[in-house]
Amino acid sequence: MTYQYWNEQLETISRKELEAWQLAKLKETVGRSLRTPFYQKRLTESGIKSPDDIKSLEDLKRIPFTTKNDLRDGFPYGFLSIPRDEVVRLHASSGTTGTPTTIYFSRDDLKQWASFMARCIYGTGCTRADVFQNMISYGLFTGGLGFHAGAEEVGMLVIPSGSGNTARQFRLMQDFGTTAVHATPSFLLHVESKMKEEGVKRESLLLKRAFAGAEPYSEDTRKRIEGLLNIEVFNSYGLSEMNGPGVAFECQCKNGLHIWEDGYIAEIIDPETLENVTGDGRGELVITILCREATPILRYRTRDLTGFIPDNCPCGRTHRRLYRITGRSDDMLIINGVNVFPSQIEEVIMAINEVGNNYVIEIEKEGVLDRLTVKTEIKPENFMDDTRPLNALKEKIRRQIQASITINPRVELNEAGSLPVSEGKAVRVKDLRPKDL
Ligand code: DLL
Repeated sequence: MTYQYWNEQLETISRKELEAWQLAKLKETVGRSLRTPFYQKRLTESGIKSPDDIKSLEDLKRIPFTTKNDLRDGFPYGFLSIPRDEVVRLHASSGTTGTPTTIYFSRDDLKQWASFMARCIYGTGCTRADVFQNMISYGLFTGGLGFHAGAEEVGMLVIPSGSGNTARQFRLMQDFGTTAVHATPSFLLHVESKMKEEGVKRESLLLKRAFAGAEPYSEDTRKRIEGLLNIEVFNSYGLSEMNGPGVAFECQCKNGLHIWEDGYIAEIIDPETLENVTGDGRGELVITILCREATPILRYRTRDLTGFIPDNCPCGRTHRRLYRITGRSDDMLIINGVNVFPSQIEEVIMAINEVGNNYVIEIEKEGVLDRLTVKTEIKPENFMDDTRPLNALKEKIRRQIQASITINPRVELNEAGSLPVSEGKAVRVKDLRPKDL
């Protein structure tokens, strides 16, 4: 196979040169961090007062971890390291409570992100001859605009279709001869089942490749999508705090995700002891971003569980590969690609006066999509035979949950005392989706 590189020099850089690059960028990043209110305090407390205190990559370990809660506490501008009028965009994702975590970008940051995305897309074999349909949400979520910019950088014809509306997606694919798509793996499965339902013939489409990510999926699911749609599926990993997509991506070998080490320093830690895991041990991924000036983030605990694949990739890239993400070390749920913390749902329902003390959150597979059901108890004085007020209450709970997490849940009201009470720690989340990771 012949492999194509977007930036051959950087993608095949020697380990030694890469480490020298990382050290220089880390020093720069620490310098910038010291200009943010958050790190000014955090770093000086750890004895790091200037970039010169970082003498080797080993010194990274002197820097404390940053968590999602830190980002939340720093809302809105605690992590900003450039003047406000040099910021040209922000993206945000859900936090464990109502406060979102917000990331700011300078004009250069957007350029760098687009070039990492172009590297990912081009590395799968796409070229400017491709027609790319971006079937994922645009907006505060990074998946839409992130891929959009990268595909334009490659020079592909980009169709910013956004997610949903399969009938329109098929029309666009047929009208413009789409060859590559981006979606969550669950949406790709949904597209396939709708294809059958709507009588769309595979022969009428020119599809060759799909980029799938933003949520965990197994190798079996990849093979299933590839077989059903007769395309190649490439795993794409990223998170809003680290720009979004474009952090790690599969190349044409499809054997793990190259994490772009000229833009990110990756570590694996034991989530219990917080010690670094060496070799090919599994643990939680911790990332320091080197390719963004507006919002530097050092040693960010992603909560994603993975590890480094030990051998070299036949494609010739020297950037290490990550195993497929197998889970998380916190309770964040990913429902149809949307990140949800159980605490966000709790916050909404507990603020509703009629709701009792016990509740259960259930997630199941309905066809190929995820289905969220929130079961609540209601206070005895609000329970009655007349169904009209109860239906109104149900609708109020549904609307408020949707407003908070963007997902439309099914709501079930139960009489006080009827939901199971656990003797120890309450088990409030039942994830009934098949686990085949
Ligand atoms: O999901 C960014 C993204 C967009 C990645 C499009 C890929 C494609 P967040 O909404 O902040 O950002 O969610 C990040 O999603 O910490 C993982 O838990 C999970 N995740 C993302 N990609 C994968 C993947 C975007 N390929 C969180 N496999 C991360 C497993 C993934 N989990």
